[in-house]
Amino acid sequence: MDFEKVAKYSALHPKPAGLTLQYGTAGFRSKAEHLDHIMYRMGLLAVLRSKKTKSTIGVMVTASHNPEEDNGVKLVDPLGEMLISAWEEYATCLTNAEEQEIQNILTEICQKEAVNLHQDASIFIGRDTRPSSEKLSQSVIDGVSSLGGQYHDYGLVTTPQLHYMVCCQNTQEHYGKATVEGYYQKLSKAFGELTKQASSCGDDQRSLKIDCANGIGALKLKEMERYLPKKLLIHVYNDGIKEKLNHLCGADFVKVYQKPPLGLEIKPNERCCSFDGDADRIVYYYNDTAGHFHLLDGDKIATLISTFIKELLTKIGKTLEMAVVQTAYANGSSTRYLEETMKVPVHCTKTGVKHLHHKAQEFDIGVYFEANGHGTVLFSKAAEEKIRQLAKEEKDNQKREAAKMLENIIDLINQTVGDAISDMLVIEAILALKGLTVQQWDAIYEDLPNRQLKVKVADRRVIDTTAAETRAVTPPGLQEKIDELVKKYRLSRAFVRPSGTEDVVRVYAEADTQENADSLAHEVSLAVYRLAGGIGEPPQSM
Ligand code: G16
Repeated sequence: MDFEKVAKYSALHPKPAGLTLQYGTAGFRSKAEHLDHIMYRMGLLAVLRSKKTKSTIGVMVTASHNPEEDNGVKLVDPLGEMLISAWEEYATCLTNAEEQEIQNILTEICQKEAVNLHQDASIFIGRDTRPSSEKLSQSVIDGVSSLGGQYHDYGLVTTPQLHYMVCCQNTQEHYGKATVEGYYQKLSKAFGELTKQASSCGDDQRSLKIDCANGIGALKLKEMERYLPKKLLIHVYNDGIKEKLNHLCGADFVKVYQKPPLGLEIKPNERCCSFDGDADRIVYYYNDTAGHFHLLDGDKIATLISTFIKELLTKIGKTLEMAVVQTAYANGSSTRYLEETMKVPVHCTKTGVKHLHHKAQEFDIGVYFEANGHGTVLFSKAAEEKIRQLAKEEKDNQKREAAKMLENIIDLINQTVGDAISDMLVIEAILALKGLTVQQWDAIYEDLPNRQLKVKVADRRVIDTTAAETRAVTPPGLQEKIDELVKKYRLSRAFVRPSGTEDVVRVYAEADTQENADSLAHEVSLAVYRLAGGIGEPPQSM
């Protein structure tokens, strides 16, 4: 390692005094002005990870759903998954080190992980549209270069596109071509094949309004449009030309506030969806003729996709084990419907796609979605081979056609990570094939009324949780108080957890009526404020 070069460049990317940050739910997130040194150091770490795995590693500069002023960085492992947890700890340690400690920490990581320093390193870099992203990705490049790594800067890409390209590169392009065009071609082809059998329908059914959160999704959808078959008419809104990223729009806004985004006018019964800031999440919605807003979140998406896959599996007559993975935020009705009506096993993990992804890998087919719209479907290697073989060789026409559909789903879904564009195409294909309107999809089960709130506290680490984040272990008395409050309402449930992407504590509550869900969420927020060191004004009732 050229420590002189590292020392010289580290000094150009100084750490603000007293700042400590942790690799959270999806990497580091903070105000953009705090992140320069972290970007540089993640460039260094990515080189070591690349040498260790003898693979290309991805570095994505984005803060996804956070406000435009924030930024962040996540590292992408060889098959396009999130960085493994042992290396998250190295990332945190390297980030919080004083400048003079960097050399020792790098050496320690190399020793612990037996990194061969003579191995070449290759890094793929991408960034979102935030004004701060370009400069910050330059700092990543400085980090990569100062340890002699090679890099390919893809510039503006969605997070899932970068994950996809890392996976393509490390599978010798077995997964696809490691270019943005390769991504468009692969997905468009699979979408075209999949929807071949859908009966043609009118413009109303083919139209989809998409709120792109004023982010990268708009740019990439416009690029992709010319590859897509004309069966789908997409209309892009909130394309970032006039308004701020994620401001009163985007998947997170729509999900949390349960209302349509600004900048998109909805006619009754029109099918709409929202992406988030880096296009890795999606939620659908519509307004009914009475003007009521209906949200179809990650839970409804998981139900739609798993129902469709289950039907195809029944047709091909092969027993492949399918499960759905959710988090504590999953609506109680969705879990009940999946388990009791569809007879699909459901598993619950901590928040963060990294946790859901790992659980989903345990099954032949693992469908995972967070309620916030972040999710995908994983097919085990064996399941994929079986399906591809049936699609090619099965004599029975009906079975072969069903296997072909599954094969196209495999190619259409981005198995590396949740992907708004890919998920949207899967959903649109299923709706077209089943001839379902958004209202019919919505009617599959009825959500329990729910509410999500945020509470500001001095230090959110005072809250520690267990049981997949459904119970608070600390501070003392908080869980007892929540239990007492929950008992006051029917069909109720509530939990609190510190966010891993924002400086807040998140509160979730559901109950038999919206009024009760709101009231329970408010009461739990007050308990957090009182018992966990709330700052600012106490939470106001809704
Ligand atoms: C990230 C993670 C998601 C997580 C979300 C909120 O999403 O990738 O898995 O659900 O943050 O996490 P938290 O509640 O810990 O703040 P994104 O879209 O912001 O990358």
